[in-house]
Amino acid sequence: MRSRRASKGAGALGLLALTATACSGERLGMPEPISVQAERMLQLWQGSWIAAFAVGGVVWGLIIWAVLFHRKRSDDLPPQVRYNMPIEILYTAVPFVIIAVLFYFTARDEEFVEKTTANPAVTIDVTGYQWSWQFDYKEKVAGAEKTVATVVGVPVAPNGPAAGKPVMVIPSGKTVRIRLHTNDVIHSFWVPALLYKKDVMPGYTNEFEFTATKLGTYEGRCAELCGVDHSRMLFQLKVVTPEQYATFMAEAKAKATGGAQ
Ligand SMILES: [Cu+2]
Repeated sequence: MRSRRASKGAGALGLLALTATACSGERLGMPEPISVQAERMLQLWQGSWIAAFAVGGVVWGLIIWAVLFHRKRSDDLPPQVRYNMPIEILYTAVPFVIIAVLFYFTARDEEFVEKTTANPAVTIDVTGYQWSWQFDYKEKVAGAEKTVATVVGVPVAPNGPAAGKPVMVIPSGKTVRIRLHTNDVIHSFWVPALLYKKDVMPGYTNEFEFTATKLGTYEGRCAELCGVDHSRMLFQLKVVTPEQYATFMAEAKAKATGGAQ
């Protein structure tokens, strides 16, 4: 069963498998997706490559055909053809169709990935600063939004221990909204396993939502050069079960109220 699936993937992506690494061959170099939205992004990526190879196959076939069957046989000039209308129209129409197909799937999937809902299960205000991150968990208390828990990071050396990285804990299977803020320069919120990143802009709140599907701890970083310690702007995304998340929130809230008193 497993080998059948593997051979199917290898068949579809034959040539590419030669250049891609063994562990991510089917994903064509992309990390393993951990959210509903990331899976869609991966499909778009794979589909684009399959389409590119289909077009490539036709082009290579035509080149080989021309090389083999229309090579120079004598010094006579072959018949010179100019302004062949059907071919000119084909040259224009075919690229247009290719672009239209790519555009359709890109626009469809972008809309899916960028969609936001009215009532996400979890809302987190992320603040990027030189050079770390702060995560403020928001909840509606008596109609007004309040910060119920905060995680603050300090810059961590890229090769240093993971212990210092701020950890964003979120539940799996729930809609999580991320709102991005900064008061200094442009940063970019990037978790490779989400197959997504978004700029963090001063004076403008960017936001996005995702629904995690795989438990685990995933690395995150700033993806916009933002100063001398940009490379130390690291964090982690920890996807836990909803029960574990409830425990985490209860403890974080207790800590928050304990600190305020
Ligand atoms: Cu940054």
